[in-house]
Amino acid sequence: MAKPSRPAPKPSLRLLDPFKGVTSSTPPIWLMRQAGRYLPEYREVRAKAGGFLDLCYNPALAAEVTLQPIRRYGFDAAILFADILLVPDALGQGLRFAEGEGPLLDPITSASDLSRLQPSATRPKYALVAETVARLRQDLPKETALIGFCGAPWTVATYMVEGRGSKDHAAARFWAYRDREGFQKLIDILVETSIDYLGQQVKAGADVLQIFDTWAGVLPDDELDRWVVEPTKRIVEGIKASYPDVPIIGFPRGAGAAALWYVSETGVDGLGCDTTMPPYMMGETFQDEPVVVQGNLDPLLLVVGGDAMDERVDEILELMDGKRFIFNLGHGIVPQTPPENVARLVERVRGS
Ligand code: 1CP
Repeated sequence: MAKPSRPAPKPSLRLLDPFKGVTSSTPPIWLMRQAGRYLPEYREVRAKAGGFLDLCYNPALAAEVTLQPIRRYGFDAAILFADILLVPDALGQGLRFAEGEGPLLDPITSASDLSRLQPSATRPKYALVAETVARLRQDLPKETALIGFCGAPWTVATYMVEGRGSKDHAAARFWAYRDREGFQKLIDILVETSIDYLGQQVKAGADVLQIFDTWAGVLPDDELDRWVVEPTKRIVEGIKASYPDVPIIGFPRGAGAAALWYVSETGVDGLGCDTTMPPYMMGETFQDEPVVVQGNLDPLLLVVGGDAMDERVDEILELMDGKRFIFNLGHGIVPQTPPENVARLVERVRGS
């Protein structure tokens, strides 16, 4: 069978260097949530778009807000502007963003609710996201990589089951304990549709993929294996079957010591490290694994800026000098971040 097509890889992407084993004392840099509310130009486009979902499904505007932080800071990568919850939305669960309340979904709480999800109906919405990717492929500077993404099945499921963001993700954890088979069916639907969704992003021009597992850290080890490691491994295998050379970064936030197990079992090419990962582990323990590490400045230090930020940045740079490393935060930029602190960070990392 012919391999699915994708645009020819760009020759000069610094983000890809560490994946090829090419290292430097000036690592590539991008930041999680680098597009968003801390930028006045984002708030302007967001207001013009209407709702948040209208922005995500408008390829011209979604591409525009993806480009904004690249124009300002010249990051080595852009991340597609979308959201992990577009997947349950495309499956037909019904998603809305109420002002000041975050995401709201009609909860799916048992196996019998799964009939509400329609994997075969996702095409039109996934196609809009792929169109954003295709536009970005045209409009990004040739040295800027494009990162496509999805939420990992576990993290997406926590929102689908709870119907909203929560602190303890108890609804999903209860279902997973009480009805393993039923919950597995939900995870299976998410694995399959995520492979399809990420594959469409690569086909449209994404250079690298990231799988966000923001709530991996609430699970005990055996549950983490079942609901985080196994599904991620299946997604990685599914993508690699068609696109073996597209690097995949996993971000199992809060996994702690289990991150080593996650890396060796899932086959991810990159590990997104959260703020709690000690840099010496990033610089030593993981360098014995065939994996690039990414992280992990505390986003709150980016709000504070100044010497406090510089000191920690220097510490990370020193420990990671010459290692397979991508500079990033340990979690997403927060809305109160002063844009000038981001400029200062990029200068510091680039040594300019
Ligand atoms: O404009 C607005 O007011 C909406 C805020 C917003 C933005 C800018 C949301 C709602 N999503 C996004 C974009 C987004 N989300 C991106 C692309 C932009 C970029 O990174 O530059 C990405 C990669 C995400 C991923 C995402 N969405 C995650 C995983 C990463 C993480 O931060 O942990 C999660 C958990 C979500 C869910 C979500 N979407 C939005 C909110 C407020 C939330 C969190 C809800 C909660 O748990 O309370």
